[in-house]
Amino acid sequence: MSDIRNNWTREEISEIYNSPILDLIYKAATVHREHNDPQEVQVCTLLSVKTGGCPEDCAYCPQAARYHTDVKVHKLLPTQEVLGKALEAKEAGSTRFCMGAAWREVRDNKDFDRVLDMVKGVSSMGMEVCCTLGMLTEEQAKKLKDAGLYAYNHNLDTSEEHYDEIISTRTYDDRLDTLEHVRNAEISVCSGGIIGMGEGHDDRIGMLLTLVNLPEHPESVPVNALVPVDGTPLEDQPRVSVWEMIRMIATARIIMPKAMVRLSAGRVRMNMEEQALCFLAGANSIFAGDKLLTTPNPEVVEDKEMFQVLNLKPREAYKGAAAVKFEQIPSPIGN
Ligand code: SAM
Ligand code: DTB
Ligand code: SF4
Repeated sequence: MSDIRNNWTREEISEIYNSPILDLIYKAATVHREHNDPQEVQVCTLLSVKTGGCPEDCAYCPQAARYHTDVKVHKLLPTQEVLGKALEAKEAGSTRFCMGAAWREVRDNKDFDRVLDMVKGVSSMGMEVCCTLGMLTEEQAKKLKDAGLYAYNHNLDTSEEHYDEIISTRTYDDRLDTLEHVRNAEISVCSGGIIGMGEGHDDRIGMLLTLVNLPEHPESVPVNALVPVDGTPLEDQPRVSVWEMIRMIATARIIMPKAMVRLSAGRVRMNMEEQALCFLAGANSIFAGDKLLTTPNPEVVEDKEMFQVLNLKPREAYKGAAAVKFEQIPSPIGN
């Protein structure tokens, strides 16, 4: 049985990452089977609750105010509308609902109070509630926890070395501080990154090294392929090959055996066979629903078919020790 370790060296990760692709997949599939049910895949739904107009300069992001993209700016959605979408997501088979806001950071204002209400509402539906709202303090994290927040997504995005090429308006340490605040509030940590932003293999390895050597591994690690959006500085980045996604997923699986490794943005450009290789290599979570935050994602019916063909079953929602039985949740996916 492979150990859970927080003292990985760059050389060790590099050796895994650079191993021949079929050996890498085999090793990752083996580790995955030692620690997880390989048929189980977590189904999460994203909703952008506040869209666009963001003051940050993340080079990949269509929601940054300074780039001219087709994203329509929208203030914080009404709570009832968000709860309606959460219910739709639950009925479509999702057990985690993640609300995203195009904010630099959480502010202690009325909008945050409304997000806390949204968290309470979604949590009471028996779904795992996740938010991604930018930077936050430990006090704000605790308020979210008290409202019923299960997980918080805050990505490292890339390596510390490549970071300055991508974002100048906040630092890598700011990101690590936010992750610490989330951890201290006993909220499940969701943190990963994006490939295809012009980074080198060493940057991908460096990002994994930072994630794996956090005091505790993140419970979820999203691996996104860049969605190049017209108007952003990264609009012309070439598409990453599926083998690079697999390499990243497999390495994450081997070094973080128990984490949920999420095959995140980029699925819309992958066929079922390519996604199957990602699941074989240890991916065990996806975003479902025809939209990510602002860009397209595969249709629910396509995913339902994929779950049937690949014999995948949606993972149950957990709330601490109290498991919510998936059978209680009507689901068109995989059932
Ligand atoms: N504003 C908050 C923040 O930056 O933390 C939350 C929302 S932000 C859109 C969440 C994450 O989405 C980013 O950290 C990034 O990893 C991912 N993301 C944004 N645009 C993307 C794109 N075009 N392709 C792939 N991933 C993207
Ligand atoms: C993550 O790692 N990927 C999601 C979620 N966390 C918030 C976001 C992907 C966004 C892709 C571009 C868009 O749809 O705007
Ligand atoms: Fe703003 Fe988040 Fe987009 Fe960066 S990733 S521009 S912080 S919405």
